Amino acid sequence: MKALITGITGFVGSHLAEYLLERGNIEVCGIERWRSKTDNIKHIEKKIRIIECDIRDYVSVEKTIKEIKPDKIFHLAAQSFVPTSWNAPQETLTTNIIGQLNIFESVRSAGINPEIQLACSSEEYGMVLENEVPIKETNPLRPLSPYAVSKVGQDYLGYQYHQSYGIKAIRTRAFNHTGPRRGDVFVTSNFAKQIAEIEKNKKEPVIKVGNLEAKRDFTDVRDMVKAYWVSTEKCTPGDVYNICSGKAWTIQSVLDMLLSFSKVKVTVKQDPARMRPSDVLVLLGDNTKFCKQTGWKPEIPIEKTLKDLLDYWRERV
Ligand code: A2R
Ligand code: GDD
Repeated sequence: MKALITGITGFVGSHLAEYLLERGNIEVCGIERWRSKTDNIKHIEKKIRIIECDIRDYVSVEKTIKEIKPDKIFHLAAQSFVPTSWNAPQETLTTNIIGQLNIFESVRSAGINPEIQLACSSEEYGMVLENEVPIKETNPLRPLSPYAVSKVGQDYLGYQYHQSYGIKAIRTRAFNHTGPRRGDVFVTSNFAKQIAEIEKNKKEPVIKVGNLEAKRDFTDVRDMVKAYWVSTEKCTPGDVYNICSGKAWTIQSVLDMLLSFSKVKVTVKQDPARMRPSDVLVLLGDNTKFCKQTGWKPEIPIEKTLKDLLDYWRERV
Protein backbone atom coordinates (compact mmCIF):
# COMPACT_ATOMS: atom_id res chain seq x y z
CA MET A 1 0.00 0.00 0.00
CA LYS A 2 1.42 3.36 -1.03
CA ALA A 3 0.43 6.56 0.72
CA LEU A 4 1.38 9.99 -0.56
CA ILE A 5 1.43 12.84 1.95
CA THR A 6 1.54 16.36 0.54
CA GLY A 7 2.85 18.72 3.22
CA ILE A 8 4.91 15.95 4.85
CA THR A 9 7.52 18.48 6.04
CA GLY A 10 4.84 20.41 7.94
CA PHE A 11 3.38 19.95 11.40
CA VAL A 12 0.55 17.50 10.67
CA GLY A 13 2.32 15.78 7.76
CA SER A 14 5.27 14.79 9.94
CA HIS A 15 2.99 13.28 12.59
CA LEU A 16 0.95 11.46 9.95
CA ALA A 17 4.11 10.01 8.39
CA GLU A 18 5.20 8.71 11.82
CA TYR A 19 1.76 7.18 12.40
CA LEU A 20 1.66 5.43 9.02
CA LEU A 21 5.15 4.00 9.58
CA GLU A 22 4.04 2.69 12.98
CA ARG A 23 1.01 1.01 11.41
CA GLY A 24 3.35 -0.94 9.10
CA ASN A 25 2.91 -2.34 5.59
CA ILE A 26 2.61 1.14 4.13
CA GLU A 27 5.15 2.72 1.81
CA VAL A 28 5.15 6.34 2.94
CA CYS A 29 5.91 8.89 0.23
CA GLY A 30 5.91 12.66 0.49
CA ILE A 31 6.78 15.81 -1.39
CA GLU A 32 9.04 18.70 -0.53
CA ARG A 33 10.25 21.85 -2.23
CA TRP A 34 13.94 22.63 -2.53
CA ARG A 35 13.63 25.26 0.19
CA SER A 36 11.41 23.20 2.50
CA LYS A 37 12.54 23.01 6.13
CA THR A 38 12.96 19.30 6.70
CA ASP A 39 13.70 19.31 10.48
CA ASN A 40 10.27 17.79 11.24
CA ILE A 41 11.03 14.61 9.28
CA LYS A 42 14.79 14.29 9.88
CA HIS A 43 14.26 11.41 12.32
CA ILE A 44 12.34 9.33 9.75
CA GLU A 45 13.99 10.43 6.51
CA LYS A 46 15.52 7.01 5.85
CA LYS A 47 12.14 5.31 6.08
CA ILE A 48 10.22 7.52 3.66
CA ARG A 49 10.44 8.37 -0.02
CA ILE A 50 10.59 12.05 -0.89
CA ILE A 51 10.05 13.64 -4.29
CA GLU A 52 10.56 17.31 -5.12
CA CYS A 53 7.23 18.87 -6.07
CA ASP A 54 5.50 22.23 -5.86
CA ILE A 55 1.74 21.75 -5.92
CA ARG A 56 1.22 25.05 -7.75
CA ASP A 57 2.98 23.56 -10.77
CA TYR A 58 0.87 21.07 -12.73
CA VAL A 59 3.88 19.49 -14.45
CA SER A 60 5.49 18.88 -11.09
CA VAL A 61 2.35 17.33 -9.58
CA GLU A 62 1.53 15.15 -12.59
CA LYS A 63 5.08 13.80 -12.67
CA THR A 64 4.91 12.96 -8.96
CA ILE A 65 1.52 11.25 -9.12
CA LYS A 66 2.50 9.20 -12.18
CA GLU A 67 5.74 8.13 -10.55
CA ILE A 68 4.24 7.10 -7.21
CA LYS A 69 0.76 5.95 -8.25
CA PRO A 70 -0.47 6.20 -4.65
CA ASP A 71 -3.34 4.12 -3.25
CA LYS A 72 -4.16 6.92 -0.81
CA ILE A 73 -3.35 10.61 -0.86
CA PHE A 74 -3.37 12.76 2.27
CA HIS A 75 -3.52 16.27 0.90
CA LEU A 76 -2.17 18.50 3.65
CA ALA A 77 0.06 20.93 1.74
CA ALA A 78 -1.26 24.47 2.04
CA GLN A 79 -0.61 28.06 2.98
CA SER A 80 -1.98 27.28 6.43
CA PHE A 81 -1.64 30.50 8.45
CA VAL A 82 -4.80 32.62 8.55
CA PRO A 83 -3.15 36.10 9.07
CA THR A 84 -0.81 35.56 6.10
CA SER A 85 -3.86 35.10 3.91
CA TRP A 86 -4.65 38.82 4.24
CA ASN A 87 -1.06 39.73 3.33
CA ALA A 88 -0.74 37.19 0.51
CA PRO A 89 -4.27 36.36 -0.64
CA GLN A 90 -3.31 35.40 -4.19
CA GLU A 91 -0.61 33.02 -3.00
CA THR A 92 -3.08 31.51 -0.51
CA LEU A 93 -5.80 30.92 -3.10
CA THR A 94 -3.35 29.62 -5.70
CA THR A 95 -1.59 27.19 -3.40
CA ASN A 96 -4.72 25.92 -1.73
CA ILE A 97 -7.26 25.80 -4.55
CA ILE A 98 -5.18 25.48 -7.74
CA GLY A 99 -2.75 23.16 -5.92
CA GLN A 100 -5.61 20.79 -5.16
CA LEU A 101 -6.98 21.11 -8.70
CA ASN A 102 -3.54 20.01 -9.95
CA ILE A 103 -3.73 16.92 -7.75
CA PHE A 104 -7.22 15.97 -8.98
CA GLU A 105 -6.31 16.49 -12.64
CA SER A 106 -3.06 14.55 -12.23
CA VAL A 107 -4.93 11.65 -10.67
CA ARG A 108 -7.36 11.63 -13.61
CA SER A 109 -4.52 11.88 -16.10
CA ALA A 110 -2.70 8.95 -14.41
CA GLY A 111 -5.87 6.84 -14.62
CA ILE A 112 -5.85 5.97 -10.92
CA ASN A 113 -8.54 6.45 -8.30
CA PRO A 114 -7.02 6.69 -4.81
CA GLU A 115 -8.86 7.89 -1.72
CA ILE A 116 -7.89 11.54 -1.34
CA GLN A 117 -8.27 13.00 2.15
CA LEU A 118 -8.66 16.76 1.96
CA ALA A 119 -7.51 18.90 4.89
CA CYS A 120 -10.46 21.28 4.93
CA SER A 121 -11.03 23.47 7.97
CA SER A 122 -13.42 24.67 10.66
CA GLU A 123 -12.40 28.17 9.53
CA GLU A 124 -14.88 27.64 6.68
CA TYR A 125 -17.74 28.13 9.15
CA GLY A 126 -16.34 31.59 9.94
CA MET A 127 -18.99 33.72 11.54
CA VAL A 128 -20.96 31.34 13.72
CA LEU A 129 -24.06 32.56 15.53
CA GLU A 130 -24.57 31.90 19.25
CA ASN A 131 -27.41 29.46 18.64
CA GLU A 132 -25.38 27.47 16.08
CA VAL A 133 -22.99 25.67 18.42
CA PRO A 134 -21.93 22.92 18.50
CA ILE A 135 -21.38 23.32 14.76
CA LYS A 136 -22.68 20.56 12.52
CA GLU A 137 -21.55 19.89 8.94
CA THR A 138 -24.84 21.39 7.75
CA ASN A 139 -24.10 24.82 9.26
CA PRO A 140 -23.84 27.69 6.74
CA LEU A 141 -20.30 28.57 5.65
CA ARG A 142 -19.56 32.27 6.29
CA PRO A 143 -15.78 32.50 5.75
CA LEU A 144 -14.02 35.52 7.30
CA SER A 145 -10.54 35.37 5.72
CA PRO A 146 -9.00 34.61 2.32
CA TYR A 147 -7.66 31.43 3.97
CA ALA A 148 -11.18 30.36 4.91
CA VAL A 149 -12.39 31.08 1.37
CA SER A 150 -9.54 28.96 0.01
CA LYS A 151 -10.63 26.07 2.23
CA VAL A 152 -14.25 26.42 1.09
CA GLY A 153 -12.84 26.21 -2.44
CA GLN A 154 -10.90 23.02 -1.63
CA ASP A 155 -13.93 21.53 0.11
CA TYR A 156 -16.39 22.18 -2.74
CA LEU A 157 -13.86 21.23 -5.41
CA GLY A 158 -13.73 17.89 -3.63
CA TYR A 159 -17.52 17.62 -3.78
CA GLN A 160 -17.65 18.63 -7.45
CA TYR A 161 -14.84 16.29 -8.60
CA HIS A 162 -16.58 13.45 -6.82
CA GLN A 163 -19.92 14.25 -8.49
CA SER A 164 -18.40 14.88 -11.93
CA TYR A 165 -15.71 12.21 -12.12
CA GLY A 166 -16.11 9.86 -9.16
CA ILE A 167 -12.90 11.10 -7.52
CA LYS A 168 -12.82 9.60 -4.01
CA ALA A 169 -12.45 12.90 -2.18
CA ILE A 170 -12.95 12.68 1.59
CA ARG A 171 -13.64 16.14 2.95
CA THR A 172 -12.46 16.41 6.56
CA ARG A 173 -13.12 19.73 8.31
CA ALA A 174 -10.54 19.74 11.09
CA PHE A 175 -11.02 22.08 14.02
CA ASN A 176 -7.85 23.41 15.72
CA HIS A 177 -5.17 20.90 16.54
CA THR A 178 -1.84 21.28 18.22
CA GLY A 179 1.09 19.49 19.84
CA PRO A 180 4.86 19.17 19.44
CA ARG A 181 6.27 20.58 16.16
CA ARG A 182 3.40 23.05 15.76
CA GLY A 183 4.62 26.04 13.71
CA ASP A 184 5.65 28.86 16.04
CA VAL A 185 3.26 31.43 14.54
CA PHE A 186 0.16 29.55 15.74
CA VAL A 187 -1.26 30.59 19.08
CA THR A 188 -0.52 27.60 21.34
CA SER A 189 2.99 27.14 19.99
CA ASN A 190 3.75 30.84 20.00
CA PHE A 191 2.74 31.22 23.65
CA ALA A 192 4.63 28.05 24.68
CA LYS A 193 7.76 29.26 22.90
CA GLN A 194 7.56 32.69 24.59
CA ILE A 195 7.22 31.00 28.02
CA ALA A 196 10.20 28.72 27.31
CA GLU A 197 12.28 31.75 26.25
CA ILE A 198 11.32 33.64 29.41
CA GLU A 199 12.25 30.60 31.54
CA LYS A 200 15.73 30.67 30.03
CA ASN A 201 16.08 34.46 30.41
CA LYS A 202 16.21 34.83 26.66
CA LYS A 203 13.32 37.27 26.64
CA GLU A 204 11.88 39.89 29.02
CA PRO A 205 8.93 38.48 31.03
CA VAL A 206 6.27 39.93 28.74
CA ILE A 207 4.00 37.70 26.68
CA LYS A 208 2.66 39.25 23.51
CA VAL A 209 -0.84 38.19 22.58
CA GLY A 210 -3.66 38.88 20.13
CA ASN A 211 -7.37 38.25 20.72
CA LEU A 212 -7.70 36.24 23.94
CA GLU A 213 -11.49 36.12 23.82
CA ALA A 214 -11.77 33.83 20.80
CA LYS A 215 -12.88 30.26 21.53
CA ARG A 216 -11.40 27.25 19.79
CA ASP A 217 -12.04 23.49 19.84
CA PHE A 218 -8.62 21.81 20.24
CA THR A 219 -7.61 18.23 19.43
CA ASP A 220 -4.13 16.72 19.87
CA VAL A 221 -2.35 16.32 16.52
CA ARG A 222 -1.63 12.67 17.35
CA ASP A 223 -5.38 12.04 17.59
CA MET A 224 -5.98 14.11 14.46
CA VAL A 225 -3.68 12.03 12.22
CA LYS A 226 -5.40 8.83 13.38
CA ALA A 227 -8.68 10.45 12.35
CA TYR A 228 -7.25 11.29 8.91
CA TRP A 229 -6.17 7.69 8.41
CA VAL A 230 -9.50 6.21 9.51
CA SER A 231 -11.35 8.71 7.29
CA THR A 232 -9.77 7.07 4.24
CA GLU A 233 -10.84 3.64 5.48
CA LYS A 234 -14.37 4.32 6.72
CA CYS A 235 -15.78 7.58 5.37
CA THR A 236 -17.95 7.99 2.29
CA PRO A 237 -16.19 9.60 -0.68
CA GLY A 238 -17.73 12.95 -1.60
CA ASP A 239 -19.11 13.45 1.91
CA VAL A 240 -17.93 15.94 4.55
CA TYR A 241 -17.00 15.36 8.21
CA ASN A 242 -16.13 17.56 11.18
CA ILE A 243 -13.14 16.32 13.19
CA CYS A 244 -12.94 17.90 16.62
CA SER A 245 -13.03 17.24 20.35
CA GLY A 246 -16.45 18.78 20.97
CA LYS A 247 -15.00 21.07 23.66
CA ALA A 248 -13.99 24.71 23.29
CA TRP A 249 -11.52 26.80 25.27
CA THR A 250 -10.98 30.57 25.23
CA ILE A 251 -7.47 31.52 24.10
CA GLN A 252 -7.13 33.20 27.53
CA SER A 253 -7.69 29.82 29.23
CA VAL A 254 -5.13 28.16 26.95
CA LEU A 255 -2.60 30.83 27.96
CA ASP A 256 -3.48 30.32 31.64
CA MET A 257 -3.04 26.55 31.31
CA LEU A 258 0.39 26.94 29.69
CA LEU A 259 1.45 29.41 32.41
CA SER A 260 0.28 26.98 35.11
CA PHE A 261 3.01 24.55 33.92
CA SER A 262 5.71 27.15 34.57
CA LYS A 263 7.08 29.11 37.54
CA VAL A 264 7.71 32.32 35.60
CA LYS A 265 5.83 35.50 36.45
CA VAL A 266 4.83 37.38 33.34
CA THR A 267 2.90 40.39 32.15
CA VAL A 268 0.54 39.90 29.25
CA LYS A 269 0.55 42.59 26.57
CA GLN A 270 -1.76 42.89 23.63
CA ASP A 271 0.14 43.40 20.36
CA PRO A 272 -2.06 45.26 17.82
CA ALA A 273 -0.20 43.48 14.98
CA ARG A 274 -1.64 40.20 16.25
CA MET A 275 -5.25 41.34 15.87
CA ARG A 276 -7.02 40.19 12.68
CA PRO A 277 -9.22 42.30 10.36
CA SER A 278 -12.01 39.83 11.23
CA ASP A 279 -11.47 37.02 13.71
CA VAL A 280 -13.61 33.92 14.07
CA LEU A 281 -15.09 34.27 17.56
CA VAL A 282 -16.17 30.74 18.35
CA LEU A 283 -15.45 27.33 16.86
CA LEU A 284 -17.00 24.51 18.81
CA GLY A 285 -17.66 21.44 16.72
CA ASP A 286 -20.08 18.55 16.73
CA ASN A 287 -18.15 15.36 15.87
CA THR A 288 -21.12 12.97 16.05
CA LYS A 289 -21.22 12.17 12.32
CA PHE A 290 -17.50 11.30 12.10
CA CYS A 291 -17.36 9.36 15.38
CA LYS A 292 -20.42 7.29 14.46
CA GLN A 293 -19.09 6.41 11.04
CA THR A 294 -15.50 5.60 12.05
CA GLY A 295 -15.45 4.72 15.76
CA TRP A 296 -12.75 7.38 16.27
CA LYS A 297 -12.66 9.43 19.44
CA PRO A 298 -10.11 11.91 20.75
CA GLU A 299 -7.99 10.39 23.52
CA ILE A 300 -5.28 12.84 24.55
CA PRO A 301 -6.40 15.54 27.04
CA ILE A 302 -5.52 19.15 26.29
CA GLU A 303 -3.35 19.37 29.42
CA LYS A 304 -0.99 16.72 28.04
CA THR A 305 -1.00 18.29 24.58
CA LEU A 306 0.02 21.69 25.94
CA LYS A 307 2.56 20.24 28.38
CA ASP A 308 4.22 18.27 25.55
CA LEU A 309 4.26 21.39 23.40
CA LEU A 310 5.90 23.44 26.16
CA ASP A 311 8.51 20.69 26.72
CA TYR A 312 9.14 20.65 22.97
CA TRP A 313 10.06 24.34 23.12
CA ARG A 314 12.04 23.93 26.36
CA GLU A 315 14.33 21.55 24.47
CA ARG A 316 14.75 23.97 21.60
CA VAL A 317 15.06 27.59 22.74
O1 A2R B 1 6.51 25.31 2.81
P1 A2R B 1 7.17 23.94 2.73
O2 A2R B 1 7.88 23.70 1.44
O3 A2R B 1 8.02 23.63 3.93
O4 A2R B 1 5.99 22.82 2.74
C1 A2R B 1 4.73 23.06 3.32
C2 A2R B 1 3.67 22.53 2.36
N1 A2R B 1 3.46 23.45 1.23
C3 A2R B 1 3.69 23.09 -0.06
N2 A2R B 1 4.13 21.94 -0.60
C4 A2R B 1 4.27 21.89 -1.94
N3 A2R B 1 3.98 22.94 -2.74
C5 A2R B 1 3.54 24.11 -2.24
N4 A2R B 1 3.27 25.15 -3.05
C6 A2R B 1 3.38 24.23 -0.83
N5 A2R B 1 2.99 25.21 0.01
C7 A2R B 1 3.03 24.73 1.26
O5 A2R B 1 2.50 22.45 3.19
C8 A2R B 1 4.45 22.20 4.54
O6 A2R B 1 5.02 20.92 4.38
C9 A2R B 1 2.90 22.09 4.53
C10 A2R B 1 2.21 23.03 5.49
O7 A2R B 1 2.60 22.72 6.79
P2 A2R B 1 2.11 23.59 8.04
O8 A2R B 1 2.16 25.04 7.66
O9 A2R B 1 2.89 23.13 9.23
O10 A2R B 1 0.57 23.24 8.18
P3 A2R B 1 -0.16 22.12 9.08
O11 A2R B 1 -0.53 22.74 10.37
O12 A2R B 1 0.62 20.88 9.06
O13 A2R B 1 -1.52 21.96 8.27
C11 A2R B 1 -1.81 20.84 7.45
C12 A2R B 1 -3.13 21.09 6.74
C13 A2R B 1 -3.15 22.37 5.89
O14 A2R B 1 -3.89 22.08 4.69
C14 A2R B 1 -3.91 23.35 6.74
O15 A2R B 1 -4.53 24.36 5.97
C15 A2R B 1 -4.93 22.43 7.42
O16 A2R B 1 -4.18 21.23 7.69
O17 A2R B 1 -5.42 22.97 8.61
N1 GDD C 1 -1.53 33.08 15.90
C1 GDD C 1 -1.94 33.77 16.98
N2 GDD C 1 -1.01 34.48 17.73
N3 GDD C 1 -3.23 33.73 17.32
C2 GDD C 1 -3.62 34.40 18.43
C3 GDD C 1 -2.73 35.12 19.23
C4 GDD C 1 -1.35 35.17 18.85
O1 GDD C 1 -0.51 35.80 19.49
N4 GDD C 1 -3.41 35.64 20.28
C5 GDD C 1 -4.67 35.26 20.14
N5 GDD C 1 -4.82 34.51 19.02
C6 GDD C 1 -6.08 33.92 18.53
C7 GDD C 1 -6.40 34.16 17.07
O2 GDD C 1 -6.94 35.47 16.87
C8 GDD C 1 -7.41 33.05 16.82
O3 GDD C 1 -8.67 33.45 17.27
C9 GDD C 1 -6.91 31.90 17.73
O4 GDD C 1 -5.98 32.50 18.64
C10 GDD C 1 -6.22 30.74 17.00
O5 GDD C 1 -5.24 31.26 16.13
P1 GDD C 1 -4.18 30.31 15.38
O6 GDD C 1 -3.47 29.45 16.33
O7 GDD C 1 -3.35 31.22 14.50
O8 GDD C 1 -5.10 29.31 14.52
P2 GDD C 1 -6.37 29.55 13.58
O9 GDD C 1 -7.57 29.16 14.39
O10 GDD C 1 -6.35 30.90 12.96
O11 GDD C 1 -6.14 28.49 12.41
C11 GDD C 1 -5.65 27.18 12.69
O12 GDD C 1 -6.74 26.29 12.83
C12 GDD C 1 -7.52 26.07 11.63
C13 GDD C 1 -8.64 25.09 11.97
O13 GDD C 1 -9.66 25.81 12.60
C14 GDD C 1 -4.73 26.76 11.55
O14 GDD C 1 -4.09 25.54 11.90
C15 GDD C 1 -5.48 26.56 10.24
O15 GDD C 1 -4.58 26.05 9.25
C16 GDD C 1 -6.61 25.57 10.51
O16 GDD C 1 -7.37 25.37 9.33
